[in-house]
Amino acid sequence: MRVDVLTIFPEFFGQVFDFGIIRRAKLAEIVEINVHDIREFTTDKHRMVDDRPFGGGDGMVLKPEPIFAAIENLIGASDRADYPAGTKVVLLSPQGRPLKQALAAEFADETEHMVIICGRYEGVDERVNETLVTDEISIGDYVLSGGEPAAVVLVDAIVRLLPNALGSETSAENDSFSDGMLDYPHYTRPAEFRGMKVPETLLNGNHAEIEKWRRMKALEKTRSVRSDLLKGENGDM
Ligand code: 9D3
Repeated sequence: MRVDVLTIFPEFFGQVFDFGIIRRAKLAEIVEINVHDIREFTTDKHRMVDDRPFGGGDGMVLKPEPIFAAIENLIGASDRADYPAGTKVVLLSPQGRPLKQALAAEFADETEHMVIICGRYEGVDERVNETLVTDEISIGDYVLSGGEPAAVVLVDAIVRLLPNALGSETSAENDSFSDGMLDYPHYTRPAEFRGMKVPETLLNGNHAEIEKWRRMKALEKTRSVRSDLLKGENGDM
């Protein structure tokens, strides 16, 4: 998969894609990630990326011209009807459809080239949305100051699902009963730490008993903090 991130703050992404699974996936050429400064696609003397909103109001709106130029340059088309198959242009904004595991899996499955446009607080000219964007996505119901942190979240959620991105150690983690539920509690040595004991069940080597205990704990935790997951309202966690 190739990912191109469009942002007015390219420095934000410094080393954020250089760790863990994403770093490994880049080295294995499972994914290529490029960050582009929208300003590089301006053609005017002042390299203007934003302007005042028509109709008035506070703040500035990202201008359409540099974003259209960037998409044209990166994809070779400036109308979503003309994109090659497997091409997605994602606008990250609070108005988007909420990101869920099922959507990340769909992107990992079907996308060869993803361009991510990072919105800002004040907004993006709506003609970008109407003409270029295939998917407008939010990462949740809280206010960010821009799409940049959301881009990191989206890329991370997708890349770890690409074929062979997870090492053999971690791939079994997508297992069995934990699907659609929060995880059970984990412990390691020492068996007693500052008077706090590891649950006896985990120490006695009875694997059927341990699995039963883990199921119960996962269910308890899910019921207490995320009962929506048990109603199947959250897309394949
Ligand atoms: C005044 C109304 N606000 C929209 C609910 C304005 C506004 C807030 C924050 C406009 C843009 C932003 C910047 N946020 C993002 O670009 C963003 C975001 C987010 O704020 N929350 C969750 N997901 C995302 S993805 C991009």
